[in-house]
Amino acid sequence: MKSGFVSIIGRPNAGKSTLLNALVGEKVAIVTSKPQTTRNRILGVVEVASTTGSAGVAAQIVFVDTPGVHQPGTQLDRRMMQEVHEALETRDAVILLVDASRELRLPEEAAEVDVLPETPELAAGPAAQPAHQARELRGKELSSKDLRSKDSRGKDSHTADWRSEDAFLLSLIARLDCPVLLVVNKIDLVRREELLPLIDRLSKLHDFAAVFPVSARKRDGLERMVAELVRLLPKGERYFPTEQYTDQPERFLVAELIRERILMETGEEVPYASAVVIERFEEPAEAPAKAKKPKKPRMLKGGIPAPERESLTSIAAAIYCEREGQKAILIGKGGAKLQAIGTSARREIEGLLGTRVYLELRVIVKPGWRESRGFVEDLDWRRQMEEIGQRQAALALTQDEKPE
Ligand SMILES: Nc1nc2c(ncn2[C@@H]2O[C@H](COP(=O)(O)OP(=O)(O)OP(=O)(O)O)[C@@H](O)[C@H]2O)c(=O)[nH]1
Ligand SMILES: [Mg+2]
Repeated sequence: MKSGFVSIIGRPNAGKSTLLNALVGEKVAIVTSKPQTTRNRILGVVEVASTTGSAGVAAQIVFVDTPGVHQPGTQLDRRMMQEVHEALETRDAVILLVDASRELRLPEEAAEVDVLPETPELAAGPAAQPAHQARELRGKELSSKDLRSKDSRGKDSHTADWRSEDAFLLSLIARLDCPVLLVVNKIDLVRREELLPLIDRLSKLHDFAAVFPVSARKRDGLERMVAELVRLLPKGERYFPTEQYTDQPERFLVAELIRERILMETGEEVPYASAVVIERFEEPAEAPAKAKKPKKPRMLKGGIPAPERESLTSIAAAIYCEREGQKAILIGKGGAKLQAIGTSARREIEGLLGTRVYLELRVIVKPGWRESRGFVEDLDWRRQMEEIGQRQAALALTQDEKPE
């Protein structure tokens, strides 16, 4: 069989997380219409059945969703870009996902590209761009229609920002030594006569292994893309057991589902200044195994998952924001906003866990947390898991040392 890691990279809002969920067939990553929804790299495992008529499995593909490539302004942004960098280090193939409905812009002066890699890691990593490649990018501007540009936080901004960010994205793939697929997403939003010239122009920007127009939302064109990936991947055994579809612990998925509701329910800067930390996660005695494919919950009429054996998961989460004004927005008049966030998040979490859920939310103001390296690193669940592991190992050691 074949196996390998395929990293999905692109600008914010390209549809990377939608693509991951469509491929896995489960909600692994949260999706919203706001840019910079994804903050961590997220793994989704896909078992591809053999097409030769035999019953076997052709491949296991581990897709890696990443945060959208953007100009880092805060410590949080730099951490997000570090996640992109890490996803590009360990991969067998890469998907460059481009939103067909948004024009890709490249700078006339390629020098702007050098402004982006603020972190030493990024400057030294695959992101670093040799001068001759920067020069080659010059003059390759794509502008069939003059779309008004928006910056990564939705406000009008200088076109130069977009141009340098798009060029930076291309510079990230320019130095990769693995196959790169160009996947043009959201084809349901563009007319065919616009799509073909767009694909033609984009194809010339890199020596792509293949090009696929898709609609992640409508799951259109994905099979052909997966078949090509299977062809490109090396022979190898699976990285994850067959029943596992993500490496994220449920606890982290739950925090993400709450954050998704915040992104959807609030506007302005609140979504970007919010972070969710699970403070209590008490599972019922006979809880389904963690990080394994949970049984699909039985559905009641109207699509509400029926609670399994009336078991209850008790969860408390803290929503961090940066200012008192943001806290007031998150809580809303008489607590109405927080209640709306809690109710809709709870429904989603019940669907994920297959139990009833008691969800307690509180809002904490932590001024400037996005600039705090320590806090941003503490948000990383991989790090949290390491710390839990270390604490357990230390505990086991002290217990071993105790006299019988
Ligand atoms: N019409 C259409 N919309 C899509 C498609 N794929 C994604 N979207 C929408 O595009 C928006 C962004 O989707 P995401 O999957 O969150 O995009 P992303 O690239 O993960 O964004 P970040 O995590 O912010 O970097 C959402 O509103 C999606 O519903 C598609 O094929 N067609
Ligand atoms: Mg995303």
